[in-house]
Amino acid sequence: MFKISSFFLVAFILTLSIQAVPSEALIVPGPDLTLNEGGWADFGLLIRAEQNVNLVSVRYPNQGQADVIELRLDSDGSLLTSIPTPAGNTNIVVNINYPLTAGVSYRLVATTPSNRKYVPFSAWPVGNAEITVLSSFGGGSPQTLWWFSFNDITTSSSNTVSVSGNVTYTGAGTGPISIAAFDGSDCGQGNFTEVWIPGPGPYTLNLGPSTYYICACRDTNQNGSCPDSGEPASGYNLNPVIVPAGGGPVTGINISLQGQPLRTESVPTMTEWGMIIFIALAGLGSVYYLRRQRRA
Ligand SMILES: [Ca+2]
Repeated sequence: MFKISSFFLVAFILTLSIQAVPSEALIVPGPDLTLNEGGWADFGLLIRAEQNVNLVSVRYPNQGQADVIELRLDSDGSLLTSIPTPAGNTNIVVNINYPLTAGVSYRLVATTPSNRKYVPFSAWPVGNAEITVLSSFGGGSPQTLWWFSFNDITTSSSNTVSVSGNVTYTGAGTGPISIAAFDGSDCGQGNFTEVWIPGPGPYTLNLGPSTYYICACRDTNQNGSCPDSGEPASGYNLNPVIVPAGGGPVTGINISLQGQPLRTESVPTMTEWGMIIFIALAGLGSVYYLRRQRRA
């Protein structure tokens, strides 16, 4: 019994390490971040892509709150992707999986005040053949005296193909949507590559050649993971999707998510509240009427 448990534990750890370290990755380690930030708005790094690369992941040491990591174009601040992170993991690796374009600069920031870490740093720029970390970014501008928020910035120029589609949603519930491509035999099986979008709409995944089950779920309780019990989840109707080596972009991988019905049983709707108030008022009215009758 003990041997079987150990076997599964080792298999589980192996699976985790296969997911965590993509092949052909380059890493900018950055310094250890030891000081607690307090009260800043966006807080992170300014990064320039030196090649067309995939921004795979970053390590985000933090103070333990839930957060949202945002990647924005530096030129106009437009939001490219946002990734929720759960509370209670103070050394989380955040999967980003966003394609960066050679020569373009990006802001990668954490958005929850008093949750980040930093350390004094001034030896800018820092980088490798794929990306350059130009400076930190905080308070709306580049910062050159400290290193903010992230380290182990991991990129990959491996031969990936973009796989895109649209996620639609009907029903109650809000929150960000995760789209994940699993290389096993169904949704939730095998290793996966994931991207988050803030709500229903278009998504893009960058995937190496393989066969994938592409699936989406909506984080309606907004705890940074899904699907939890009761959260809407669904796969692409024509799964699996084959991504051929050296092929062009794969498009039209659309997924429909169905949430809880808009009318819920537990909370009265406005019409029902109206009836409840009407009955209560009618009851009061008849008491008043009876009292007047007795006095008369
Ligand atoms: Ca959730």
